Amino acid sequence: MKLYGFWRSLATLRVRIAMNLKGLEREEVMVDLQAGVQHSPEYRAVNPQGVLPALIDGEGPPLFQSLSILEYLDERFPKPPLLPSDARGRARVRGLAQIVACDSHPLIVPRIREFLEREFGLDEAQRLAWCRHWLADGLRAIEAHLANDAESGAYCHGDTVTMADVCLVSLAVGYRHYFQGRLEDFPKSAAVVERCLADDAFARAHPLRQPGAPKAA
Ligand SMILES: N[C@@H](CCC(=O)N[C@@H](CS)C(=O)NCC(=O)O)C(=O)O
Repeated sequence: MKLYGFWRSLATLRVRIAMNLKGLEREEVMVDLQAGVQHSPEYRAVNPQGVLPALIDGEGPPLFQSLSILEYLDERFPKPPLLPSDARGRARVRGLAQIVACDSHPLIVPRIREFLEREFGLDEAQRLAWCRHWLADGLRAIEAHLANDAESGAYCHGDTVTMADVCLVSLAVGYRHYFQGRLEDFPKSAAVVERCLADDAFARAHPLRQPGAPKAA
């Protein structure tokens, strides 16, 4: 499979982790977000939205949107499953994943940060505060679920990894490494993240371990 990604992309991180968990080989094509390559006609021919990731599996057209790709991978390669076997459990896991991928992460992506700078003149410190605020907002919601829901376990949902953990790790990595957020402020989430990152499938997917990444972000 061919994955269009970039070391720094948190949405790509989600797909990288899922592929590692399922033992899937990939060729990763780096699309340099910092150089604006996502806007090139060549990349827009792959993903018209001009965002990462995109995944090509065989002859079919590129797959897009990380959550949709995670669901696709889970259906096509069911072991190990990334969703619980019961409907209510799946709804909870998808809900947690969507806090990350639909509500929190979209507010901090490059095109939003660039718009804040270009249209409203926000300087770097103000943009940093914006990003930290919206990532913390997502983490606060997840922390409350982890603290209050009986279904919470060693991981977000029970004692096995689900796509909620995949998404939580992406949020936490961005918060901690890109925006200098204090993950310790969210102790239950931090414990899940540490447990996940101790697993090689998560650790190998880490942005700072990808080609082109700096030693520290
Ligand atoms: N909701 C999308 C997010 C896609 C997205 O915004 N990806 C970022 C990188 S994490 C991107 O490519 N941004 C390009 C830009 O904002 O210009 C997903 O989960 O796949």
